Amino acid sequence: MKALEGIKVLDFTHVQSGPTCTQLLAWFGADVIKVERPGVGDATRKQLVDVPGADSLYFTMLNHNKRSIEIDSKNEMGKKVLTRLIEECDVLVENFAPGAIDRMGFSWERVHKINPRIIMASIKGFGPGQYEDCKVYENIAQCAGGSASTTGFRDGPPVVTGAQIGDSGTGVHLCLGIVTALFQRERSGRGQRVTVAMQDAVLNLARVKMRDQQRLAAGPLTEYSQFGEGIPFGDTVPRAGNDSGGGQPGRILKCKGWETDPNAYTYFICQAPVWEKICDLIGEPGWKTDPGYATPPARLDKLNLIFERIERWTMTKTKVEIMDLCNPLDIPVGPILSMKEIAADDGLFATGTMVRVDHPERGPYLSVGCPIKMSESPTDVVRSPLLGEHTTEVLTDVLGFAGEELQRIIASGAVGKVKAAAAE
Ligand code: CAO
Repeated sequence: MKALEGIKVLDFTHVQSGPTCTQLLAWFGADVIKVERPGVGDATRKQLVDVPGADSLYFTMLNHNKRSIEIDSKNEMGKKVLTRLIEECDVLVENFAPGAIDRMGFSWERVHKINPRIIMASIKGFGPGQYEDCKVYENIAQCAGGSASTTGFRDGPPVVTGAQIGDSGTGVHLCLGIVTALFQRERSGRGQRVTVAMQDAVLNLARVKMRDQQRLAAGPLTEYSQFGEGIPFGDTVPRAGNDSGGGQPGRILKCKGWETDPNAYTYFICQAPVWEKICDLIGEPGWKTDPGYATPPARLDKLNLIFERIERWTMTKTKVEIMDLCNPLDIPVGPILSMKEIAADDGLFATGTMVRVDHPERGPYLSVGCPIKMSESPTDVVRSPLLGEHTTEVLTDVLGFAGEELQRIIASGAVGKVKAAAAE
């Protein structure tokens, strides 16, 4: 028994943000029925193609454990099938451009009327207001949510991060909203509308930078390296390079092999309680008692010098050796791991965080499994569906269409090219 077993999700999502959310729901055990445009499907099926003719990794890695049904939502018969799905499902999730679902005839008011118990969840780029009609993609959300302005180095342009906090980050937020709404429905018996704007989700993840924006009013941000460098602060939170986001100074430092390996680096945190151990480790025992170095405030204006000295030590070791030396001393360090290294990490496969999946069109591939581990609801990763793979199954088993009615639906073209034999 899985946590969400028995919950049916009408998955009207596409690209990355929405599919991230519904993939989590599927991993928690919900029956996720992905509705796709006949003959076309989710645009990502054919984006960044690496195996000609096969669904792309972009699609397969975001749509595990789902069923696929083709429905033309602009066709009258298609609308009828969708209406039946809304009657049957517990959750509807969509991330179309603003207004698109209303134009299809499935506004919240209408959906709620068809099924008062349904939870209708949407992702849009912006919340209500000036920009509510904009189409939004990952990097736009990172920029509008305050992440880009606070990422990168002070003397360089704003930078977007590799982690997809705008798309996948918003999808995770929406998933939490849906599960919480399901929990509330247990008591109220009523569905509700759940919305998350990508700008809001990114801002939520960049919360500590809004903290710093307000702290600026009380004076310079002393933990930023810019303070130690004597560079005055302006009136907005600056980019802080690889400075740590908390109160403990940290940097990315070169390790042995950095000249040829772009990822021969380690993160190193000068945590106050282990300062003396750091001094011994790098060969500066005098800094333990030197009043200019012994306390965190005394070190603030010397952080560049201190990290340069630590780097002279880290450059003599590999990032793994540094991990092995520092961990027993409780000195927080972290190797900069490449995707290649992560893909070869047996430990991550053992926990299911990385998985090998087989696919009929593309053969075996690697994917990231469910990062949320539940003792009573383990995740089995199942390959993504082919376009329309479950059209007949959903029409008959979930919606109960049969006989002439089923044939009329198929003949209308509203559900793609379903093989007549399969429908019998
Ligand atoms: N049958 C018939 N028509 C369908 C259909 C189906 N099964 N599924 C979608 N369509 C139609 C929509 O109704 C819409 O038509 P109209 O504009 O004529 O009403 C059309 O397809 C295009 O939908 P769209 O505008 O959502 O798609 P797009 O490629 O132009 O925009 C995106 C993509 C992502 C920018 C936009 O959907 C968006 O802003 N979504 C909200 C924010 C978001 O999630 N962004 C993350 C993107 S990456 O995860």
